[in-house]
Amino acid sequence: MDRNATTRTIATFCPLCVSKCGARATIRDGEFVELAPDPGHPTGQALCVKGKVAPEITRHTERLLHPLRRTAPKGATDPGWERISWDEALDTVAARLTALAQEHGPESVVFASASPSTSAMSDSVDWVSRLRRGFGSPNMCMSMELCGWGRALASTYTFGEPVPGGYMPDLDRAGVILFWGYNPSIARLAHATGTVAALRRGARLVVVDPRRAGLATRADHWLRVRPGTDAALALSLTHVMIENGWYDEAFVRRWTNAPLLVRDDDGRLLRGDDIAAGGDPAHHVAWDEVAGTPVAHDPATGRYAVGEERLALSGTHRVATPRGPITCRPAFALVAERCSAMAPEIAEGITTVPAAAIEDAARTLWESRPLAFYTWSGLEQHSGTTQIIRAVSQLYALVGSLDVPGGNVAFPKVPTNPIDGADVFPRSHRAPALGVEERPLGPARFEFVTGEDFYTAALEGRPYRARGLVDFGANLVMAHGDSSRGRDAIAALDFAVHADLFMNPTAELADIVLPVAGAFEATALRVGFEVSEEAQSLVQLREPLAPPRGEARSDLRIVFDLALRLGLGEHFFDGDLDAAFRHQLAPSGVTLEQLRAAPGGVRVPLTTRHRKYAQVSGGVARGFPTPTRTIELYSERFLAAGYPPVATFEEPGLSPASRPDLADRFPLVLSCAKSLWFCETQHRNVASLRRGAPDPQVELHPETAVARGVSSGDWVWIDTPHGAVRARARFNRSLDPGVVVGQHGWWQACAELGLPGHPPFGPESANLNLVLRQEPSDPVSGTSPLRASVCDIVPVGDRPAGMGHSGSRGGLRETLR
Ligand SMILES: Nc1nc2c(c(=O)[nH]1)N[C@H]1C(S)=C(S)[C@@H](COP(=O)(O)OP(=O)(O)OC[C@H]3O[C@@H](n4cnc5c(=O)[nH]c(N)nc54)[C@H](O)[C@@H]3O)O[C@H]1N2
Ligand SMILES: Nc1nc2c(c(=O)[nH]1)N[C@H]1C(S)=C(S)[C@@H](COP(=O)(O)OP(=O)(O)OC[C@H]3O[C@@H](n4cnc5c(=O)[nH]c(N)nc54)[C@H](O)[C@@H]3O)O[C@H]1N2
Ligand code: SF4
Ligand SMILES: [Mo]
Repeated sequence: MDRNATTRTIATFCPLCVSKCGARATIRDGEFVELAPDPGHPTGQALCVKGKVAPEITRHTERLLHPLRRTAPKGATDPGWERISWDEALDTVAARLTALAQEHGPESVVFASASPSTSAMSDSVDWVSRLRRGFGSPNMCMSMELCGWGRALASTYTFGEPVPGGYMPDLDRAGVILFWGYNPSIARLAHATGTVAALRRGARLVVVDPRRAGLATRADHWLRVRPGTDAALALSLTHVMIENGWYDEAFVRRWTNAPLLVRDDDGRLLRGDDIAAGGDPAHHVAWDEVAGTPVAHDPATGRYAVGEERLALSGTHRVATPRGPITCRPAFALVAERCSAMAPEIAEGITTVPAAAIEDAARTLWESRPLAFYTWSGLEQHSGTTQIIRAVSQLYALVGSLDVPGGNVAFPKVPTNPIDGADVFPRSHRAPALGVEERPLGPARFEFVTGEDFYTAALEGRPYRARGLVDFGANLVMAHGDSSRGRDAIAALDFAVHADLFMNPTAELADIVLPVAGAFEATALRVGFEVSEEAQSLVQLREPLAPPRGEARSDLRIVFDLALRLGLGEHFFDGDLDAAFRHQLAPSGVTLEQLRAAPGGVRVPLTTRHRKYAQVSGGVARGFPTPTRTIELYSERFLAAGYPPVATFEEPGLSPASRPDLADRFPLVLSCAKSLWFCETQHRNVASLRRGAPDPQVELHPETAVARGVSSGDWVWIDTPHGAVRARARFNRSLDPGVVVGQHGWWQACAELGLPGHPPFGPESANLNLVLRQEPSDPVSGTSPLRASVCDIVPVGDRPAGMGHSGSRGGLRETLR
C-alpha cells in the first residue's frame, strides 16, 4: 500500500434502491473506492452486493459521457449517434417540446422516470413532476401500475391513505409480521435486518409467497400460494378469523363502515333521505339492534346517534321508509358472506395452500398481534391486483392493528415545503390523463399513465395522440409487457429525449440522449428514511464523492436547465439548486449549512402519535379520509364505477383455470421475482455483479424439469402463448411443480467477462416481457398480468412449435384478445 496515499471516509447513503442504506464511503487519493455499512445510521445495518460495488458502477467504461443526437431514422440498426454540446441538446429539447405543446397541447408530451425504488431517481422524481406540471402535461409514465399501485394507491380505497405504502410496519414492536408477496432480503435490506432483529426478540413471521425465498425459510408460517390467487387466500384467512371471533370487534364497529346498511335492491348505502322525508342525504344508516330501529351515521362527525356496541353487524333488516320497506344488510354481513364462500377447504383447491395451514396462520395473525405487514411486487402485476389488495387490506383492518405500536404506523415526518408542483400548478390547468376515462379510479386519476395506455395513445391516437417523451431513465420497453409494441410506440413518437447513465433499449429509440451523473456524483437532499421514527427523523445531504464522468449532469441539474429554457425559471429558483434546497428545508428548521457540516445528517426530534384516526379536534374525531370517514370494507365508489364493492376473488385472467383452452399446451403458471444481484433491467454489465448471476434463470421444480427432459443448468425456452424466450433452468424444490418463476430485465452484455447480451426483441431474446402482455389487465388499474401467466418449459433444442422468427407468435395472439 502506498504510504503517502490519503484516505478519508465520509458518511453518506446508498440511493441505488428503495432501502437507502446508510453507508460510509472511502475516498483514496481523491477517488471513491469503497462503500461500507454505517451501523450508526438508521438504515445502515448492512449493504447489499450492489451497494458494495457502487464504485465499480460509477467508474464503468460504458457510462454515457456526452449528449448525443440520433442521425439515422428510428428502426435503423445503428442510430448513428453524434456527439453534441449541452447547449445544443437542451435548446433542441426545449424547442421540440414547445412546438409540440403549441401544436397539440402539452398533454401530447408524456414524462417518464425510472422507479425511485430501483434508482437514484428518488433524489429528483418530485422535481421531474414539478417540471411536468409546469409544462402542463397530466401524463407521468413510471411503472406505477406495476410497482406502486397496490401498495400505495389501491389501498387508499380501503383506508383513505396508503397502507402499507404510507403506514410502515413498526418492526421494532410488532408481535407478528406478515410479508405478502414481498422479499425484503433482496428488495429492502433495511426491512430485512429489522425483521431479523424482531425474530430474535420473539416476534412471529408469516410469509405468503409461491417460493420459499429469503425470510420465508425462517417463518412460523410459509403459505405457498398459487400465483395470483392471493385474494382467495386472504378471504379464507378472514373467514377463519370471523368464524372464531378473531377480530377486533370494537375497532370494526367504530372505525370501519361494517355497520352501515346496504340496500338489497341496488347495493347502495342506505341514506338519511331514504328513511325519512327531509332526511339528510349525507347521512348513512345502521341498525340499532337494541331498539330494533334504524339509526343515522353522520360522516361529518363520524358518529352514530347511539353507541356502536348496539349496532347490528349481521342479519337482514327491513327498514320502513316513506316509499315502503327496504331490505338491507350491514356491510359486514356482506363481507362475512363473501369470505364464507372461501372456507379453507375451498381456498385450498384454488390456492394450493392446505386448509390446516390457513387455519393455523389465521390464529397466529390474531393471537400474536399487533400485526405489522407489507405487500409488494408479488401482489402487483396481476389481472386482479386491486381486489387482491382490497382483500388483504380488509384482513388487516379486522385485526385492529392500524396505527398502534407494533402495527403499521404512519411515522411522523420532518416538515418541509412540497416541491412536486401540485400546489403551484393546479390540476384543473391540465387535460385529463391518458386512461382516466376507461378506468376512472385507476392510476390516471393520480396522473400516472400505464404502459398500455401510453402505447395505445402513441400508436392509435386514443383518446388523443402521444407525440413526445421526456424520459428520466425509465426503460419502458423492457419494464412493461409487450416489448415489441413498446418499441413501435416509442419509435412512432415525433420526439423523445432520454436521460440516463447507460444506453438501454428505450434510450436507443430516442432522438436525444443526455448523460446523467451517477448517484455518487450528485448532490441530493433526503428528508426521512421511512422505516421507523428514528429513520424518519434523519435529514441528510448526500454530497458528491466523485466528479461527474465526462460531461454528465445530475438529473436535478437537467430538470432545472430544461425548466429555464421552457420559461419556468421563476418556479425553479432561476436554476439555483441551493435556493431550491433551502426552500424545501425552510419549515424543518435545518439549514443547508448544518447539513453540509454534518454529512451523516441532522436529526430532528420527532414523536410518533398513534391512533391518529381517533384524535379529536373541535369535538370531532379525525377518522379516515374516505367518503364515509371510516375504513371502507364496502366501497360505494367501486359500486358506482362498476366494480365489486366488497373484496372479491377473481381467477387470474391467464391461468390454466380461466383459460382451459390454453391449459393443455401451456400447463404451468409463470411468475417472476427480483434478483439479488441486479436492480430490474440494470447492472448486467457490472462484472462483480454479473459474476454472481451470469445468465437469466427460471426456477422450476425438479419433477417438472425431469418430465421435460431438462437438467439443472440447461438452457430452456419459457414458452407462453405469445412466444418463447431463453433462460437457464434452476431447480427449486420449494415450488409447486405447476409453478415456475422467471426473471425480467435481461438484455445487457458484460464485456469485461465476455458474457453476451440477449436481444430485447426477436427469436433469441431472454426478455420475459417480450412474451408477456399488458392484457388482460386489472379492470380498476390497468396493471398487467406479468405474474400469473400460462406457460410451458421446453428444452432449448426443441424450438417451440409455431414460433416465427420475430420471437412472437402472431396467430395465437388473436385468440387471446
Ligand atoms: N415481468 C416483469 N416486469 C417488471 C417487473 C417484474 O417484476 N416483472 N417489475 C416492475 C417494476 S416493480 C418496476 S419498478 C419496473 C422498473 O423499470 P424501470 O423503472 O425502467 O427501472 P430499471 O430497469 O431499474 O432502470 C431503468 C433505467 O434507469 C437508469 N437509471 C438508474 N439510475 C438512474 C438515475 O439516477 N437517473 C437516471 N436518469 N437514470 C437512472 C438505468 O441506467 C436504466 O437504464 O419494471 C417493472 N417490470
Ligand atoms: N436486489 C434488488 N432489490 C430491489 C429491486 C431489484 O430489482 N433487485 N427492485 C426494487 C423495486 S423497483 C421493487 S418494486 C422492490 C420489489 O421488492 P419485492 O416485492 O420483494 O420483489 P420480488 O422479488 O419481485 O417479489 C417478492 C416476492 O413475491 C413472490 N411472488 C411472485 N408471484 C407472487 C404471487 O402471485 N403472490 C405472492 N403472494 N407472491 C408472489 C416472489 O416469489 C418474490 O419472492 O424491490 C426493490 N429492490
Ligand atoms: S439494498 Fe443495496 S442497492 Fe439498495 S440501498 Fe441498500 S446497499 Fe444500496
Ligand atoms: Mo418497482
